[in-house]
Amino acid sequence: MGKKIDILILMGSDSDWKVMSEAAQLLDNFSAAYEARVSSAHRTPERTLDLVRDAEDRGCKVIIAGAGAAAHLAGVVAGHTLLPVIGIPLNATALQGMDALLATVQMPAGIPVASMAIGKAGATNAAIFALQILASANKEIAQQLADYRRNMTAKVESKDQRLQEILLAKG
Ligand code: RP5
Repeated sequence: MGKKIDILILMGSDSDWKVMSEAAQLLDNFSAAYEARVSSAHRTPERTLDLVRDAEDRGCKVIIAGAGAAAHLAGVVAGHTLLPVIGIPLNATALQGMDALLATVQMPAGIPVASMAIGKAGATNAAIFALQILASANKEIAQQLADYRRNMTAKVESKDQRLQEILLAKG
């Protein structure tokens, strides 16, 4: 058995990494162990199931799955596990992510996928959402999330402060 992980990040292709790396980068600032893997619901269905089983064996608590085109990865993974699955629709075709969004979000009753926004915002929010799930049983991550939110608030306040200074200077 491999090392313990809290979060498995799956993506349908290595071409998804340019967006999915946003999730990994955010997680690097938190005390959650994750692993990022490429596996496709269509091209490697059995391997995908093996990765989910392996993650479960290693204590994984949340799975993030990003895919483009006819994006079945999150839904297929959700059908194979009781772990919460967060889906990220990716822009990989002429439909600019709308295909993946509908495939990810329109799950039939009984097998939920928590679908995020298309693209980088979705990847970032998937990581935060995964941490929020972990935080209910992990005080350290809860504290880190509170700090993250406080920093965000401070940044907005300083942006407003700068705008007020510009407007004041204009008279
Ligand atoms: C999807 O097809 C992948 O998630 C990716 O977004 C898209 C294109 O994959 P590649 O042809 O770049 O491997 O399954």
